[in-house]
Amino acid sequence: MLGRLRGWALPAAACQDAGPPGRYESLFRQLDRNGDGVIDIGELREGLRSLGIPLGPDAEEKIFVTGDIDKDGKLDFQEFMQYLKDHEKKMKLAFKSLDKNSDALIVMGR
Ligand SMILES: [Ca+2]
Ligand SMILES: [Ca+2]
Repeated sequence: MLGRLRGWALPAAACQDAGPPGRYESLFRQLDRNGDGVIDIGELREGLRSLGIPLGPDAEEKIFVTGDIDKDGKLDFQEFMQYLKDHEKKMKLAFKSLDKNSDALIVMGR
């Protein structure tokens, strides 16, 4: 009985290390198409298009200019999250208007 309890407790503890998957993280993963942990401008462009969010080249570049804090040409998760936090209101409006025709966008709005 004790052995069985211990068996249940271990995987739960292992899960806590990874943290709960947030909505930013799931969006980040969707955009990071090659899974290297950073988003480059090509991935952002393709990713947004495949999610049905046509921000346009100007807005995509602006996300990079504003969000790429260490100027390495890529957005890591910290930069991406910071950008979304700072611009959440504006982003929410954009996502909200598109929400009705794409289920994937629910991660942003709620
Ligand atoms: Ca990538
Ligand atoms: Ca960067």
